[in-house]
Amino acid sequence: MARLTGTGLTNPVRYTISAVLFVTLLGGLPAQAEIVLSTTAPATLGVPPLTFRDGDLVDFDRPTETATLIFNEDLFGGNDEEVGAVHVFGNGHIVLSTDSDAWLPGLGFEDEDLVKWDPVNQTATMFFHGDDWFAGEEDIDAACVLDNGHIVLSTDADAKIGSLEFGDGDLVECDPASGMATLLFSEYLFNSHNENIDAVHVLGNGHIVLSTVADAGLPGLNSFEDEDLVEWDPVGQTASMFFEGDLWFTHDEDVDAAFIPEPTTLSLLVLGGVAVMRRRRR
Ligand SMILES: [Ca+2]
Ligand SMILES: [Ca+2]
Ligand SMILES: [Ca+2]
Ligand SMILES: [Ca+2]
Repeated sequence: MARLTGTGLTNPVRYTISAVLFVTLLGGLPAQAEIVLSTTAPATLGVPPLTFRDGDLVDFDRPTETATLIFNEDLFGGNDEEVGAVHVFGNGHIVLSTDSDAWLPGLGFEDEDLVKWDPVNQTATMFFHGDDWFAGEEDIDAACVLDNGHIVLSTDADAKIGSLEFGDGDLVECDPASGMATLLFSEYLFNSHNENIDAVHVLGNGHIVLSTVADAGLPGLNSFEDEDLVEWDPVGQTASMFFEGDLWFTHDEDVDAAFIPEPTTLSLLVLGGVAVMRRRRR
C-alpha cells in the first residue's frame, strides 16, 4: 500500500520537475531575447558596436549583445528612407513600411502600404495595399502579421477602415479574407488616454509588445520611454518592461519598428525531447 502511494506521488513530482525544466529552458531561449528593430535616427547597439540608420533593420541578440544588419537602407535605390514597421517571416522574407513613398527593386509603393522583401531574390512585392483598405491616405507606422494571416497595424494619424474609426494610439486587426478590421488595443488604456504607437509585435501568448512616439505610461508601468518596448498583457490588463532602451543604446533613441522572433518549432521539439529524456532517466 505504501509502495503504491509512493509511486503515485513520485510520478507527478517527476513530471512537475521536467515541466519546470522545460519551461525554464524555454524562458532562457536566446530567441526570446532577440529583437529585430529600427530607430528614428542613427543609433548604435552591440559588442562590437554596430551603428545603423533609420532605414536599416537590425537583429539584436541581448545575451550575446550581437547586432546584425538584416536590411540595408541602400536597397531603396540609394534614396534616404525611414523604415517604420517590420515583420519577419520564418523564411526570412521581411515585411516593412516606410514613412514616405519609396521604391525597392521590383516595386514602387506608398507610406500606407506594407511590402514584402525577398532577401534571396532581392525583390519586393505588395503585401498590404493601403488604398484597398483605408478611407483616406494614411501612413502605417507599426505592423505585425499574426499566424492566422491577420495583420495588426497602427497609423500615424486618425484613420478609417470600413466603419471602424481609430486613432494613432490604437491597434487594429485586419482580416484579409473578410476585408474587416476590428480594434485590438485602445489608446484609452494609456495613462494619458492619448499616445501614438509606433511599433507593435503580438507574441504567441497574445501579449502585445509596443513602443510609443513619446514617453508614456500604462497600468503596471507608469513611465517608459519612446526607446523602450513594453509588453501589455490584455488579460491581466497590466504592462511590464520588455526591452529597456537605456540598457542597450549608447544614446537616447526612439524605436519605431520591432519584431520578436519566437522559438522555432524545431527548438520546441529539441527541448521537449530533452525534458522527456531527463524524465525517463530519473
Ligand atoms: Ca526607422
Ligand atoms: Ca509607413
Ligand atoms: Ca501610430
Ligand atoms: Ca518609439
